[in-house]
Amino acid sequence: MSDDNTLFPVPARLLDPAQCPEPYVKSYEQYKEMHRESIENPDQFFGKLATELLSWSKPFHTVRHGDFEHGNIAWFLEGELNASYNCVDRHALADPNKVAIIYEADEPNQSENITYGELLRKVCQLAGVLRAHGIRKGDTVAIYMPMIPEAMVAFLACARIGALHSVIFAGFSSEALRDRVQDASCRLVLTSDQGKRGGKTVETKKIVDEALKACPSVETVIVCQRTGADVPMKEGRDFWWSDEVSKRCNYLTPETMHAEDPLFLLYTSGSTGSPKGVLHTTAGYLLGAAATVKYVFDYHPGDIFACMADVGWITGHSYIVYGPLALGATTVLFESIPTYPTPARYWELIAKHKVTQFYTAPTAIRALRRLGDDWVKGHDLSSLRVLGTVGEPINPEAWHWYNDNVGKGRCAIVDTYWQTETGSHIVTPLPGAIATKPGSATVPFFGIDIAILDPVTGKELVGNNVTGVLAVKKSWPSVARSVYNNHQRYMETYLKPYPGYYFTGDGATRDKDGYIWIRGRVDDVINVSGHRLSTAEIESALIMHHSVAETAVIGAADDVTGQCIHAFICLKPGVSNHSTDLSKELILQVRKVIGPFAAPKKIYLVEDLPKTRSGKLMRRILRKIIAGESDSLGDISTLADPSVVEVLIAKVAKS
Ligand code: 6R9
Repeated sequence: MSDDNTLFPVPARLLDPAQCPEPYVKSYEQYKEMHRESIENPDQFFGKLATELLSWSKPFHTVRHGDFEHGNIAWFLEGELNASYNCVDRHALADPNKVAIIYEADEPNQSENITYGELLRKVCQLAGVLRAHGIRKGDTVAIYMPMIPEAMVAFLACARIGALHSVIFAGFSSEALRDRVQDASCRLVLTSDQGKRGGKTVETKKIVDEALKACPSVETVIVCQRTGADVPMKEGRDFWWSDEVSKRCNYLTPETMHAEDPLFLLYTSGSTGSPKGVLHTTAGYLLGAAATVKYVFDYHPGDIFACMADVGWITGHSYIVYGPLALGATTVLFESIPTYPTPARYWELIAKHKVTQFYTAPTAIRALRRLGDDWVKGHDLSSLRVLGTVGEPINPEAWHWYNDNVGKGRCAIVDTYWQTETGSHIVTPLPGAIATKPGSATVPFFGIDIAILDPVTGKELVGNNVTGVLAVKKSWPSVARSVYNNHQRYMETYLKPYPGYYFTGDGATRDKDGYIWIRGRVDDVINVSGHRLSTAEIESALIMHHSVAETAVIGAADDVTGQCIHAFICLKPGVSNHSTDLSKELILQVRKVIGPFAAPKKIYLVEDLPKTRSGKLMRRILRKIIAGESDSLGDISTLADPSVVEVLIAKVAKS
């Protein structure tokens, strides 16, 4: 195994009360003890946490019910609460002038603060609009909006009246939007005239109009004005947001919701089939989001929390909207991209707003690393305490770059492993307690009883130094309860593959110290001559080469070895891609870092890789191209740039 086992201790600064607020968990022993308690005594542990972090209009008596065998998970059964009350009212009542949202607009000079008092009025008004248009508890509302404060208001207005929101990332095509609106039979769509991103204009309303040609369930569209562009409005269906809210009261009583009433659905793609509407319920989800903001980001009152994800993904749901607001935090909503107007944008944002927790994806870190260290220099990043990553394994090169250049060695790095379905982090370090290893998501969060299973027999692999598939033995509050309108698919995808367990779909190793290393989706595991390799491991080796900016490694069928490795490589700017010596060097690099058996059989030097808009590599597409199945690539509309595919097909054909 080529994992770097060097332990990076908790930076001393975080444990020095003169420099930082006292972390909630201060030592590995304390983490161990709390984790043990959360597993052995979940009723007590989560009962206490749910009372401490959430406000209930009616208390619960039963903490936990159901199991993974029956797929009938329920938490805090008799309890009643409203998510919008928890995220807005209680903080607005305590301190209406506290800033809830820092909106960092696409153009840096246009940022704006929204207080909890203002947020409450906006949420109530929009909730009134939804009601006036006939939306009731249990209805589904689609949100297709750019990263503007009204998008967050939209989430909370739905939650206030008990309507389920289905947020569709505003980069999705009209067809993808149509499929999702149809699947959930949404009655109303919240959208905007246009969007702004990286200086470019996005035709949001046009895309909605196109999608709605085939969505008979939609009766109403409420259009927020982001740019003020002259967009067509359909009589009787489309209404301006500003006109509508101006008619509504500034206060609307929140609907009483049961703990297990659905809060939202969010579509996510699996390896096969149409996207699934993952369903989350009110109390458990909210508790998971709030508890991880508290413990994983070590959130303290006064902190400025900045998650760079889009609200269209689960990371935005949990760590821009629900988690921070549930704790009454100030949360940053970033409309732009890391390179607009320059690659210093993130660092300017941190310095400008004195951000304390910063959360982004390895793909962004790699992209910025590729552009050089100079962009980070000269910005005051001293407010930072915790730097998070999410979405994919972080290769040690990127981890070190983040730690050295952004964190200056004085911040905690939290590599948070979780999924749309888990609702909140499930394997992650805690800033004041867990020494980190670059590339390892480290240890299970509270309530997560992790298991590594033999993929074939399903038997649990106990002890350390084991590799298998990652599963969870017992339910935790924020695990998804169902797939919208398709509970059978929920059972089949997550609970039936290994009966009694929640199956993550990821491979993982527990190393000699009990640390968890995520190996990528199990469909990305490559087996070469019986050696099990993770694509991430090989990619990590390749990216250590000074010429390499980004890589994607896949397994291809091989007559002799079962599978062999093909590596797609994007070079850093200015590196010539015509050299055959470079391919040799790269193969040597992998041989050196992992071993001869891991050496790629083929290297393709390419300009770009197929990625989703959230930055995930679509290895499935590369596998198909290599397998000569370019005519059955499936849906490529979710790619950030679908034209990449043609270029790759030509490249592979020529080689
Ligand atoms: C939150 C989110 C989930 C999949 C997951 C895994 C990968 C996420 C990771 C990670 C390694 C991490 N993943 N975080 N892999 N280390 N820290 O990304 O949700 O979009 O549903 O993706 O992403 O493969 O199964 P989602």
